[in-house]
Amino acid sequence: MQTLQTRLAEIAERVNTALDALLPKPQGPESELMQAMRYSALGGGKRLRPFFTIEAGRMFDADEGALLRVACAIECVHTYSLIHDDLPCMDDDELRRGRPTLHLAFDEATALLAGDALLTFAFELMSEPETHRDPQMRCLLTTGLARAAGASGMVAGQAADMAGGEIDSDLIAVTRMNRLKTGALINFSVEAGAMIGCASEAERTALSRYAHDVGLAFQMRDDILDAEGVVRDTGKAVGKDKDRGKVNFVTVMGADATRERVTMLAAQAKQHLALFGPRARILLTAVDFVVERRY
Ligand code: GRG
Repeated sequence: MQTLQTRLAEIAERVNTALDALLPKPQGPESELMQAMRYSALGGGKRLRPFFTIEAGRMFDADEGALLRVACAIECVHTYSLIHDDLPCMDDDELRRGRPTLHLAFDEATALLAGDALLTFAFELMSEPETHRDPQMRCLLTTGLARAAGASGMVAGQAADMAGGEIDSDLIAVTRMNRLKTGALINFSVEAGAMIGCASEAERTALSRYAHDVGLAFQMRDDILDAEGVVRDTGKAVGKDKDRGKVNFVTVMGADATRERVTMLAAQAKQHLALFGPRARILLTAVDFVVERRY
Protein backbone atom coordinates (compact mmCIF):
# COMPACT_ATOMS: atom_id res chain seq x y z
CA MET A 1 0.00 0.00 0.00
CA GLN A 2 2.90 2.35 0.83
CA THR A 3 4.21 2.13 -2.75
CA LEU A 4 0.78 2.94 -4.05
CA GLN A 5 0.43 5.98 -1.78
CA THR A 6 3.82 7.17 -3.01
CA ARG A 7 2.76 6.71 -6.66
CA LEU A 8 -0.56 8.47 -6.08
CA ALA A 9 1.26 11.37 -4.42
CA GLU A 10 3.84 11.54 -7.21
CA ILE A 11 1.13 11.64 -9.88
CA ALA A 12 -0.98 14.17 -7.97
CA GLU A 13 2.07 16.42 -7.67
CA ARG A 14 2.83 16.17 -11.40
CA VAL A 15 -0.79 16.83 -12.35
CA ASN A 16 -0.99 19.83 -10.01
CA THR A 17 2.19 21.34 -11.43
CA ALA A 18 1.10 20.70 -15.03
CA LEU A 19 -2.40 22.10 -14.52
CA ASP A 20 -0.99 25.16 -12.79
CA ALA A 21 1.17 25.82 -15.85
CA LEU A 22 -1.53 24.98 -18.41
CA LEU A 23 -4.65 26.64 -16.99
CA PRO A 24 -5.23 30.25 -18.04
CA LYS A 25 -3.80 32.81 -15.59
CA PRO A 26 -6.24 35.24 -13.94
CA GLN A 27 -6.05 38.49 -15.87
CA GLY A 28 -8.24 41.15 -17.46
CA PRO A 29 -11.93 41.76 -16.84
CA GLU A 30 -12.66 37.99 -16.64
CA SER A 31 -9.98 37.23 -14.07
CA GLU A 32 -12.60 35.95 -11.61
CA LEU A 33 -13.50 33.17 -14.03
CA MET A 34 -9.87 32.03 -14.22
CA GLN A 35 -9.56 32.23 -10.43
CA ALA A 36 -12.66 30.05 -10.10
CA MET A 37 -11.30 27.49 -12.58
CA ARG A 38 -8.09 27.34 -10.58
CA TYR A 39 -9.88 27.17 -7.20
CA SER A 40 -11.51 23.91 -8.26
CA ALA A 41 -8.91 22.39 -10.55
CA LEU A 42 -6.03 23.00 -8.14
CA GLY A 43 -8.01 22.45 -4.94
CA GLY A 44 -7.05 18.90 -4.02
CA GLY A 45 -8.60 15.62 -5.04
CA LYS A 46 -7.07 12.17 -5.24
CA ARG A 47 -6.25 12.50 -8.96
CA LEU A 48 -7.37 8.91 -9.36
CA ARG A 49 -8.29 9.23 -13.04
CA PRO A 50 -4.86 10.68 -13.95
CA PHE A 51 -3.33 7.87 -11.92
CA PHE A 52 -5.16 5.28 -14.03
CA THR A 53 -4.13 6.91 -17.32
CA ILE A 54 -0.50 7.29 -16.35
CA GLU A 55 -0.10 3.87 -14.73
CA ALA A 56 -1.92 2.07 -17.56
CA GLY A 57 0.32 3.85 -20.07
CA ARG A 58 3.47 3.07 -18.09
CA MET A 59 2.83 -0.66 -18.53
CA PHE A 60 3.55 -0.10 -22.23
CA ASP A 61 6.34 2.46 -21.80
CA ALA A 62 4.09 5.15 -23.27
CA ASP A 63 5.37 8.68 -23.68
CA GLU A 64 5.16 10.37 -20.24
CA GLY A 65 4.48 13.83 -21.69
CA ALA A 66 1.48 12.58 -23.66
CA LEU A 67 0.15 10.66 -20.67
CA LEU A 68 0.40 13.72 -18.43
CA ARG A 69 -1.44 16.07 -20.80
CA VAL A 70 -4.21 13.54 -21.42
CA ALA A 71 -4.45 12.88 -17.68
CA CYS A 72 -4.83 16.65 -17.10
CA ALA A 73 -7.58 16.86 -19.73
CA ILE A 74 -9.50 14.02 -18.06
CA GLU A 75 -9.08 15.64 -14.63
CA CYS A 76 -10.51 18.91 -16.02
CA VAL A 77 -13.62 17.03 -17.18
CA HIS A 78 -13.90 15.34 -13.77
CA THR A 79 -13.54 18.70 -11.97
CA TYR A 80 -16.20 20.31 -14.15
CA SER A 81 -18.57 17.44 -13.32
CA LEU A 82 -18.04 17.97 -9.58
CA ILE A 83 -18.62 21.75 -9.88
CA HIS A 84 -21.88 21.29 -11.78
CA ASP A 85 -22.99 18.39 -9.58
CA ASP A 86 -22.62 20.65 -6.51
CA LEU A 87 -24.76 23.49 -7.95
CA PRO A 88 -28.11 24.36 -6.30
CA CYS A 89 -29.99 23.06 -9.37
CA MET A 90 -28.37 19.64 -8.88
CA ASP A 91 -27.13 18.36 -5.49
CA ASP A 92 -26.87 21.78 -3.84
CA ASP A 93 -23.77 20.85 -1.84
CA GLU A 94 -21.72 23.08 0.43
CA LEU A 95 -18.50 21.12 0.82
CA ARG A 96 -16.16 19.59 -1.75
CA ARG A 97 -12.62 18.37 -1.20
CA GLY A 98 -12.79 19.81 2.31
CA ARG A 99 -13.56 23.36 1.14
CA PRO A 100 -16.67 25.40 0.28
CA THR A 101 -18.09 24.38 -3.08
CA LEU A 102 -17.30 26.72 -5.95
CA HIS A 103 -20.70 28.43 -6.13
CA LEU A 104 -20.36 29.36 -2.44
CA ALA A 105 -16.73 30.44 -2.69
CA PHE A 106 -17.61 32.59 -5.74
CA ASP A 107 -21.19 32.71 -7.02
CA GLU A 108 -23.51 30.44 -8.97
CA ALA A 109 -23.01 32.02 -12.39
CA THR A 110 -19.23 31.98 -12.02
CA ALA A 111 -19.32 28.33 -10.95
CA LEU A 112 -21.44 27.40 -13.94
CA LEU A 113 -19.08 29.21 -16.30
CA ALA A 114 -15.93 27.84 -14.65
CA GLY A 115 -17.33 24.31 -15.16
CA ASP A 116 -18.12 25.09 -18.80
CA ALA A 117 -14.64 26.54 -19.30
CA LEU A 118 -12.90 23.53 -17.72
CA LEU A 119 -14.87 21.13 -19.91
CA THR A 120 -13.98 23.10 -23.04
CA PHE A 121 -10.38 23.49 -21.93
CA ALA A 122 -10.08 19.71 -21.65
CA PHE A 123 -10.78 19.32 -25.36
CA GLU A 124 -8.41 22.15 -26.25
CA LEU A 125 -5.69 20.39 -24.29
CA MET A 126 -6.43 17.00 -25.79
CA SER A 127 -6.41 18.19 -29.40
CA GLU A 128 -3.27 20.36 -29.28
CA PRO A 129 -0.23 19.03 -31.16
CA GLU A 130 1.83 19.07 -27.93
CA THR A 131 -0.35 16.22 -26.62
CA HIS A 132 0.70 13.65 -29.22
CA ARG A 133 2.72 13.79 -32.42
CA ASP A 134 0.15 11.67 -34.31
CA PRO A 135 -2.99 13.68 -35.27
CA GLN A 136 -5.01 10.49 -35.65
CA MET A 137 -4.21 9.50 -32.08
CA ARG A 138 -5.25 12.97 -30.87
CA CYS A 139 -8.49 12.62 -32.77
CA LEU A 140 -9.22 9.17 -31.29
CA LEU A 141 -8.45 10.40 -27.78
CA THR A 142 -10.68 13.45 -28.24
CA THR A 143 -13.57 11.31 -29.49
CA GLY A 144 -13.07 8.86 -26.65
CA LEU A 145 -13.22 11.63 -24.06
CA ALA A 146 -16.31 13.17 -25.67
CA ARG A 147 -18.12 9.83 -25.64
CA ALA A 148 -17.22 9.12 -22.02
CA ALA A 149 -18.25 12.60 -20.85
CA GLY A 150 -21.36 13.29 -22.92
CA ALA A 151 -24.91 12.10 -23.49
CA SER A 152 -23.90 8.47 -23.92
CA GLY A 153 -21.67 8.57 -20.81
CA MET A 154 -21.33 10.73 -17.71
CA VAL A 155 -24.05 13.28 -18.55
CA ALA A 156 -26.53 10.47 -19.26
CA GLY A 157 -25.68 8.94 -15.89
CA GLN A 158 -26.20 12.28 -14.19
CA ALA A 159 -29.58 12.65 -15.93
CA ALA A 160 -30.61 9.21 -14.66
CA ASP A 161 -29.42 10.18 -11.18
CA MET A 162 -31.39 13.44 -11.25
CA ALA A 163 -34.51 11.52 -12.29
CA GLY A 164 -34.16 9.92 -8.85
CA GLY A 165 -37.20 7.93 -7.74
CA GLU A 166 -38.64 8.16 -11.23
CA ILE A 167 -36.10 5.67 -12.51
CA ASP A 168 -36.35 2.02 -11.60
CA SER A 169 -34.67 1.48 -8.27
CA ASP A 170 -33.61 -2.08 -8.96
CA LEU A 171 -30.01 -3.21 -9.03
CA ILE A 172 -29.84 -3.29 -12.83
CA ALA A 173 -30.99 0.33 -13.13
CA VAL A 174 -28.60 1.52 -10.39
CA THR A 175 -25.71 -0.37 -11.97
CA ARG A 176 -26.45 1.16 -15.37
CA MET A 177 -26.67 4.66 -13.90
CA ASN A 178 -23.32 4.31 -12.17
CA ARG A 179 -21.64 2.68 -15.14
CA LEU A 180 -22.48 5.87 -17.02
CA LYS A 181 -22.08 8.49 -14.28
CA THR A 182 -18.78 7.34 -12.81
CA GLY A 183 -17.69 4.30 -14.80
CA ALA A 184 -17.49 5.84 -18.26
CA LEU A 185 -14.78 8.36 -17.34
CA ILE A 186 -12.81 5.86 -15.25
CA ASN A 187 -13.00 3.44 -18.17
CA PHE A 188 -11.70 6.05 -20.55
CA SER A 189 -8.91 7.01 -18.12
CA VAL A 190 -7.52 3.48 -18.29
CA GLU A 191 -8.23 3.13 -21.99
CA ALA A 192 -6.42 6.36 -22.84
CA GLY A 193 -3.23 5.04 -21.23
CA ALA A 194 -3.53 1.82 -23.23
CA MET A 195 -4.17 3.77 -26.44
CA ILE A 196 -1.14 6.03 -25.99
CA GLY A 197 0.91 2.93 -25.16
CA CYS A 198 -0.28 1.21 -28.36
CA ALA A 199 -1.52 -1.80 -26.40
CA SER A 200 -2.74 -4.80 -28.38
CA GLU A 201 -6.43 -5.58 -28.80
CA ALA A 202 -6.24 -8.35 -26.18
CA GLU A 203 -4.45 -6.05 -23.72
CA ARG A 204 -7.00 -3.30 -24.26
CA THR A 205 -9.87 -5.71 -23.67
CA ALA A 206 -8.33 -6.97 -20.42
CA LEU A 207 -7.78 -3.39 -19.22
CA SER A 208 -11.29 -2.38 -20.18
CA ARG A 209 -12.70 -5.24 -18.09
CA TYR A 210 -10.43 -4.23 -15.21
CA ALA A 211 -11.65 -0.62 -15.47
CA HIS A 212 -15.28 -1.74 -15.57
CA ASP A 213 -14.94 -3.68 -12.32
CA VAL A 214 -12.80 -1.07 -10.58
CA GLY A 215 -15.23 1.69 -11.62
CA LEU A 216 -18.21 -0.14 -10.18
CA ALA A 217 -16.33 -1.05 -6.99
CA PHE A 218 -15.25 2.61 -6.69
CA GLN A 219 -18.86 3.78 -6.87
CA MET A 220 -20.05 1.13 -4.41
CA ARG A 221 -17.35 2.22 -1.98
CA ASP A 222 -18.53 5.82 -2.51
CA ASP A 223 -22.06 4.79 -1.58
CA ILE A 224 -20.77 2.99 1.54
CA LEU A 225 -18.84 6.14 2.48
CA ASP A 226 -21.97 8.22 1.93
CA ALA A 227 -23.81 5.92 4.35
CA GLU A 228 -21.06 5.32 6.90
CA GLY A 229 -18.18 7.73 6.28
CA VAL A 230 -17.27 10.88 8.19
CA VAL A 231 -16.97 14.38 6.73
CA ARG A 232 -13.50 14.78 8.26
CA ASP A 233 -12.25 11.98 5.96
CA THR A 234 -14.40 12.41 2.86
CA GLY A 235 -14.17 16.23 2.63
CA LYS A 236 -17.79 16.29 1.45
CA ALA A 237 -21.21 15.91 3.01
CA VAL A 238 -22.25 12.37 3.95
CA GLY A 239 -25.66 10.74 4.30
CA LYS A 240 -26.89 12.76 1.33
CA ASP A 241 -28.44 10.05 -0.81
CA LYS A 242 -30.67 8.67 1.94
CA ASP A 243 -31.74 12.17 3.06
CA ARG A 244 -32.66 13.09 -0.49
CA GLY A 245 -34.42 9.83 -1.23
CA LYS A 246 -31.85 8.98 -3.92
CA VAL A 247 -31.19 5.44 -4.99
CA ASN A 248 -27.70 4.02 -4.75
CA PHE A 249 -26.16 0.59 -4.16
CA VAL A 250 -26.54 0.81 -0.39
CA THR A 251 -30.14 2.00 -0.46
CA VAL A 252 -31.03 -0.76 -2.94
CA MET A 253 -29.24 -3.77 -1.43
CA GLY A 254 -27.90 -2.63 1.96
CA ALA A 255 -24.34 -1.99 3.15
CA ASP A 256 -23.34 -5.61 3.79
CA ALA A 257 -24.44 -6.88 0.39
CA THR A 258 -22.69 -3.88 -1.22
CA ARG A 259 -19.50 -4.78 0.64
CA GLU A 260 -19.75 -8.36 -0.61
CA ARG A 261 -20.09 -7.14 -4.19
CA VAL A 262 -17.10 -4.83 -3.74
CA THR A 263 -14.99 -7.79 -2.60
CA MET A 264 -16.15 -9.85 -5.57
CA LEU A 265 -15.51 -7.05 -8.08
CA ALA A 266 -12.06 -6.42 -6.59
CA ALA A 267 -11.08 -10.07 -7.05
CA GLN A 268 -12.45 -10.05 -10.58
CA ALA A 269 -10.62 -6.83 -11.45
CA LYS A 270 -7.34 -8.38 -10.32
CA GLN A 271 -7.93 -11.48 -12.42
CA HIS A 272 -8.24 -9.35 -15.54
CA LEU A 273 -4.67 -8.17 -14.95
CA ALA A 274 -3.20 -11.70 -14.94
CA LEU A 275 -2.25 -11.29 -18.61
CA PHE A 276 0.28 -8.59 -17.71
CA GLY A 277 2.21 -10.40 -14.95
CA PRO A 278 4.38 -8.23 -12.69
CA ARG A 279 3.98 -5.20 -15.01
CA ALA A 280 0.50 -4.71 -13.54
CA ARG A 281 1.68 -4.54 -9.91
CA ILE A 282 0.63 -0.92 -9.37
CA LEU A 283 -2.77 -1.31 -11.03
CA LEU A 284 -3.26 -4.41 -8.90
CA THR A 285 -2.62 -2.57 -5.63
CA ALA A 286 -4.83 0.28 -6.84
CA VAL A 287 -7.77 -2.11 -6.54
CA ASP A 288 -7.15 -2.45 -2.80
CA PHE A 289 -6.91 1.31 -2.45
CA VAL A 290 -10.19 1.86 -4.28
CA VAL A 291 -12.11 -0.62 -2.17
CA GLU A 292 -10.58 0.30 1.19
CA ARG A 293 -10.44 4.07 0.81
CA ARG A 294 -11.97 6.34 3.45
CA TYR A 295 -11.96 9.50 1.29
C1 GRG B 1 -22.29 16.04 -15.83
C2 GRG B 1 -22.96 17.65 -14.03
C3 GRG B 1 -22.44 16.35 -14.40
C4 GRG B 1 -22.14 15.48 -13.42
C5 GRG B 1 -21.53 14.20 -13.65
C6 GRG B 1 -19.47 12.43 -11.79
C7 GRG B 1 -20.73 13.13 -11.53
C8 GRG B 1 -21.76 13.20 -12.56
C9 GRG B 1 -20.98 13.72 -10.38
C10 GRG B 1 -20.10 13.65 -9.25
C11 GRG B 1 -20.93 13.34 -8.07
C12 GRG B 1 -20.43 12.23 -7.28
C13 GRG B 1 -20.06 12.59 -5.90
C14 GRG B 1 -20.35 10.99 -7.78
C15 GRG B 1 -19.91 9.86 -6.99
C16 GRG B 1 -18.59 9.29 -7.35
C17 GRG B 1 -17.60 10.32 -7.61
C18 GRG B 1 -17.42 10.72 -9.01
C19 GRG B 1 -16.92 10.84 -6.59
C20 GRG B 1 -15.90 11.88 -6.75
O1 GRG B 1 -14.75 11.36 -7.35
P1 GRG B 1 -13.39 11.23 -6.53
O2 GRG B 1 -13.63 10.47 -5.26
O3 GRG B 1 -13.14 12.76 -6.17
O4 GRG B 1 -12.33 10.71 -7.43
P2 GRG B 1 -11.78 13.58 -5.98
O5 GRG B 1 -12.21 14.79 -5.16
O6 GRG B 1 -10.80 12.72 -5.24
O7 GRG B 1 -11.33 13.96 -7.33
